[in-house]
Amino acid sequence: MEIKRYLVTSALPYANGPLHIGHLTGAYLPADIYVRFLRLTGKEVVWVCGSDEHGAAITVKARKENTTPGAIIDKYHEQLKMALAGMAIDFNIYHRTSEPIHHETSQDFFRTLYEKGEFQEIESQQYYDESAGQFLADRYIMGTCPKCGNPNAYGDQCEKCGSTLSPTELINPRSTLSGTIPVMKPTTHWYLPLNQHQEWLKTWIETGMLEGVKHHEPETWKPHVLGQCKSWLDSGLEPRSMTRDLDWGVDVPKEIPGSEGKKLYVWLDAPIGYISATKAWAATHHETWEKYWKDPETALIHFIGKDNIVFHCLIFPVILKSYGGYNLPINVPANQFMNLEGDKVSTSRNWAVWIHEYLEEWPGQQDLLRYYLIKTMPEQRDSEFTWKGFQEANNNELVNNLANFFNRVCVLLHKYYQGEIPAFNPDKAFVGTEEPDFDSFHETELLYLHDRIQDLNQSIREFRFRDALKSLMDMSSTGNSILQSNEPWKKEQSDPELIKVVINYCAQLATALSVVIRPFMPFTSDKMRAQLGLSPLRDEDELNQLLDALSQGEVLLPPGHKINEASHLFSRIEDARIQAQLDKLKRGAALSAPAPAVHVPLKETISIDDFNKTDLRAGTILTADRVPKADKLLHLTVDLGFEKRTILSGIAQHFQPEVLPGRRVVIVANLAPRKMKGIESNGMILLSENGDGSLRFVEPSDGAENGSVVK
Ligand code: B3M
Ligand code: ZN
Repeated sequence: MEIKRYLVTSALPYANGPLHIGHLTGAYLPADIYVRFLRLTGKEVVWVCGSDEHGAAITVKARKENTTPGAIIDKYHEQLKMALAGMAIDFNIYHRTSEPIHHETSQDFFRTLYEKGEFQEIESQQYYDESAGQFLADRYIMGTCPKCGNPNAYGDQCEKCGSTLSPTELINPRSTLSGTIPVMKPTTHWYLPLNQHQEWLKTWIETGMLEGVKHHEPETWKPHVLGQCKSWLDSGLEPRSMTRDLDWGVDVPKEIPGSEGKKLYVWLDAPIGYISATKAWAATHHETWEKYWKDPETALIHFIGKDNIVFHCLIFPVILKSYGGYNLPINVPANQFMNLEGDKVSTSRNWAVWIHEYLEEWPGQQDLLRYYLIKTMPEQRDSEFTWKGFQEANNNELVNNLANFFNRVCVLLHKYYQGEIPAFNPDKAFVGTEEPDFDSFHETELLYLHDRIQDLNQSIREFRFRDALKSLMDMSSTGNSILQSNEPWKKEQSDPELIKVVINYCAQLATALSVVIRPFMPFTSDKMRAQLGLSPLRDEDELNQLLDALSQGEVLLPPGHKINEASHLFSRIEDARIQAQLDKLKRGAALSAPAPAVHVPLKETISIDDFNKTDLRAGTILTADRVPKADKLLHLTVDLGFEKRTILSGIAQHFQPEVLPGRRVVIVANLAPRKMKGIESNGMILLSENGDGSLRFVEPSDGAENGSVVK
């Protein structure tokens, strides 16, 4: 299928906090490069984004700040919008999911899928917070991650190891609303039977074939994206609930029986936000939104971070296809994560470089941050931001290479030719580009530029933005070495014809750079063009015009063209400024760190003989039941290998009995028997107690046999 136009999306950031470098380099900067490139090549493209204003991310934050969800989204929507605009992230529209058009569009999706019989209605037992009177899904519930042991995993995801979770998988679950231990209660929801879509999804992802037609080229997808999709598909998709028992979000349409108190799952409405944003854009631009979503000649591309892959590559495509008539993405070039100074970027630990702060502290230096983030973009694997690296990128690359070349060209033009491109002899040989031999200025040297730009373009088309940036800087290095080899400052007097051709060529190179740099560093492009006496680019096919000229051996700046005053594009950053940023980062993190737990004083010293009287054994919980009329006690049976023990333990307010069978424990096995509520307890389970009063089992490591002695 021929591509006529593009609809590009960037993940909708949650309006629950400010924007940081991880967001920027994940979903916004790469899309900005790609879209600016498409616009420069005259392509029809619409790029949409907006704030994601639903889900527990918002309501949990509102509770924390002691305010309403409405106040939270208004505050952060503005902040996000300003920060993105400040970095010249140039969407066609930055919308928001609280807009009526979004609620209508999402409800239309829900209603249509419901009427088409695409949902299954399922009743299940879910965690419920009795004190808050609310079911606990997603971020309303926390506990220990069963995969990595992180004690603060959410009900939908562990942010430490990236696993997707469901609340019932959490160990020691607790409500994030009240901190209490939730109970189980039945509730009914509408599920999307992803399992029924498994087959076509697999074919579509792996071969690009959709209903017998080639839809996309899987070879052009990033290996880590395909890998994640395949691993989901291989472990088998399961029905996924598309509604929640909440009071914040898009209502399940009223006419649907049982809709009372139910909202759409945030991951159902959020991607539909791309469609409502397109509708809102079209309404104010005399356009029809349908052609961007339904015409097969429109290419849909989602820019996201890796934690959103399953939603964009599997779940949203199922929603679109179940509705019918919509395009599916031809690529989802997700990025991995960017770390910061050796640790994960974290909003809660305040370990981040915040964009609104950067804009204040480094005014006019947006392109420097853009440059460093593109250079270290986590395209295939996680990457790392360091302030030292930021400084080096500026001093060694932007100042010494790019700004130096550009400034030398402008200064030399003023010094020798009164700021005017000199007439020159194109047959005059000079030490030119790295091409093997110099044939002629027009055919070899201009063509060299053409070919380098084509390489760069190819990298952008393939979402290899780091490579593209490298090509750009290589072109600038070439310019510097041409100046270095021909030494105008020495030879202008002795061989003026040589220096005319050299400076002329470098001026062409500088002009080409002012165009191809635009997707990466738009402010610098404008500055370069102003100094060269050229108008700013208008995104109307200028890149193709440039390539045409070069391929025909035409100069970009003709003799006689006058340039403007020269000034420096970038300036050096001293160590002290970098140290100040590092200090600030550490100070900020220390301030937001939780207060240390209360120190419990030690008991008096005992002898080894005292300790040896205690017989500790490893075991496994077999059964766990509540004890009637005892709200603290659980009745456990523990397998000690050589026997099964009955133990009563006062942990009922800390653990749900359902999740205990199979847990490994250490018990005091020679404790005198004790009768409680008519049951004899024979031993005691070892637990550690945290500062907040929460309990953790003391667990024998893997391989410790039941009944083995702990000493
Ligand atoms: N609001 C952002 C996140 O997961 C989430 C993206 C929605 S994209 C439709 O960080
Ligand atoms: Zn984990």
